[in-house]
Amino acid sequence: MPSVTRTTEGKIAVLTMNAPPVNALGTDLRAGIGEEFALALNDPEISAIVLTGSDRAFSAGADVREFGTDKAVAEPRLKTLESMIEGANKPVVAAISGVALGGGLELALSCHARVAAPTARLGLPEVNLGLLPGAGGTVRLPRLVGAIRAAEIIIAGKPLPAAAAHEAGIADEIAEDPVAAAVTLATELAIKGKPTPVIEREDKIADFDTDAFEAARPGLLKKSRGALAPARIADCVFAACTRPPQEALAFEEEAFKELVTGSQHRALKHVFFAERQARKVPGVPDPKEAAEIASVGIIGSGLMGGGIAMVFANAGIPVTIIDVAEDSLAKGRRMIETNYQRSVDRGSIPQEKMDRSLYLITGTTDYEGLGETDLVIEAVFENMELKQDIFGRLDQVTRPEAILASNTSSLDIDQIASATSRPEKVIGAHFFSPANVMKLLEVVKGTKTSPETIGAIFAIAQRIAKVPVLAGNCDGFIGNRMLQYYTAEAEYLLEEGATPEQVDRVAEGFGMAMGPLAMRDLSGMDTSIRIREIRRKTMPADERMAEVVERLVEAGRIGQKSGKGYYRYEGRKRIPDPETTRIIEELSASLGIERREIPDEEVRDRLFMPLVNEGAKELEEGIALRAGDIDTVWVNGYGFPAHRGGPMFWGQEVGLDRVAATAERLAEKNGQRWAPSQLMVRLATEGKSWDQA
Ligand code: 3H9
Repeated sequence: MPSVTRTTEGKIAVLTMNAPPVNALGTDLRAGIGEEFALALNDPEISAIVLTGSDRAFSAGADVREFGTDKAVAEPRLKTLESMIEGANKPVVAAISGVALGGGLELALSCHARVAAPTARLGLPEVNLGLLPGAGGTVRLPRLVGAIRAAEIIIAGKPLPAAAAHEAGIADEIAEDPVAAAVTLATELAIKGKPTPVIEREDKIADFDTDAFEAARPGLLKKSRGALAPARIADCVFAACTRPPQEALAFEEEAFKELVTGSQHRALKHVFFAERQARKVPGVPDPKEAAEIASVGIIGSGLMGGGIAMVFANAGIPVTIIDVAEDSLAKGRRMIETNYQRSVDRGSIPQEKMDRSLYLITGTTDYEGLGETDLVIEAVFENMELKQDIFGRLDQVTRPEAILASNTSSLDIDQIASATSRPEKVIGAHFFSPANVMKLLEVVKGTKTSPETIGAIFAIAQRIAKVPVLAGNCDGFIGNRMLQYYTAEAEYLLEEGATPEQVDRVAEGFGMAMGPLAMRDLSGMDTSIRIREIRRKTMPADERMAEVVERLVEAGRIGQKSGKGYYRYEGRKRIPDPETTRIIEELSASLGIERREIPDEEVRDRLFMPLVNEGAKELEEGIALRAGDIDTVWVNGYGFPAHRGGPMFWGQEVGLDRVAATAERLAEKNGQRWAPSQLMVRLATEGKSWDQA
């Protein structure tokens, strides 16, 4: 089938892009658009043109796979097509169903009008790939919505639903049948004449205020966390409002070239494709063939259980929550209501959505209430006996086909499954807190978990908009197993001479959402003391656990909830505290450690390289299937900066030989558990990447 097909409705040519699955604008599709437009423009029987795509996508933008190859710049380039459309002597109307993203929306912005289906989503998400709109998006969007709003939309990189795009002035009309409505509009425009092309419109930027824009800039860049694209987007929007359009387009093109050849784009492109690859598990049935999950039970109405219930209800799936007592259920329900109410107050969901979701969530203390559910997720606290007891009961009350999942973050799935008569239907479904916000779902496969059970969880993950990653069954699975090394090293650094401010500054400067010590303060240190005691007893003989946490807790510094931990707190504001320094210095002295200035680079390497090393061991053991899966876990569940590609990608960028050398040094200091992974050493010696393992 040709990449663009043409039909005619009276004197209107309807050109349909046809490059499944999402009409990415690769060379073939661009060539097809160029050819069909030329024919339609030269055809005297045609008075106007409608450009459309499939139900799923008008277009998802430039073909990301082409970046860095000659194909990306082969004519006709996107900008060539846009000039042709914008300068056409016949009106062109875009009819948008599904998504119009990036270059796809840029193409639509060069049309003379845009009609969108009510379910369409329009946006310029290039920032998520470390890029900016490079085909006129930063120049045209401000001309429709104003400078600051345009910068906000492009920097957020979040597509707008059709109604919001219409309200903002990006879509001219909303119609159930956008092609039919676009044909009608194109017919009218053919008679009335074309509206002024977007690029020539001045009204929204005529009163552009340089000072106001500069004053807004820090707010616009607040969430950048070291990403380069947002600041360049702001520069381009500024140029769009202060320079003639052709100059602004050239400025944008240069900025795009700079980003598309940079390391952040390489990292983010890796993250994009790794997330998609993580969904594909060899030997597991296609999600489309998986048994449908129409109702869900949740055991436990605490923070986690409540969050998970919201996730399913948001996707329109009825949820039954079980807890031991009516008052626990009532408390859980209040928490869910408060969460929804906050979203309504913030304007992120409409009241009807809250009402609909709450209607789908019911609670009971009676396990018999789970008789008809297809999936039950246990979300009680981490205690094997309790979990086994629950799974035994679930085995009795649920249908034999029902899947039984545990939200455990570290316990043995096989041991949990052994309490049932259906271990093939038992699986780990590890959500991250807050479950209704965090995108990651670690799916843990027990020895007997069947491929069909895994497939069903991967299928439901897509429906509830989570990013699933398959993990093997071991202590801490993929993410928490690695995390131990990161937090342990943060503490060793303190004993040796670093301050909490330095450790967190380096981690946050690296791009972590929050430094490891501030994170500890947030979660509270009192709860971890008991677990640390157990770990201390079971630790290998050549290891010593740092003692900073114990000393702080002894001094009543358990974290934010007590107003002090590593830091002192005024509200949520953390303030360095000399008392912490004194406690740490005393500890170093008691251990006979001579404190020294530790360079920031050493802090960075010692925090992040052990993650790479442990990730490599997980690959060796088959706990993770691919390095990209580990990156997906860390970017979506642990606040690892996406623009660094995840720990494994980053490790490869800095050099696996360097990571191995750091692991060698840390093993001497901390114990053999820290020794370099053999797989990593082999790859480093052979100069190979993870993909060539
Ligand atoms: C850009 O436009 C630059 C311009 O400003 C300037 C140029 C000069 N390219 O996600 P899915 C693949 S930058 C290539 O599973 P969904 C994807 O890999 C671009 N491939 O489905 C997958 O392949 P596979 C700006 C792409 O329904 C398949 O399509 N645009 C592209 O969950 C299905 O995708 C963006 O950043 C692409 N652009 O979500 C949009 N897009 O089957 C990026 C998708 O082999 N895309 N594929 O695994 C998305 O956000 C989502 O894919 C989308 C569909 C919402 C479209």
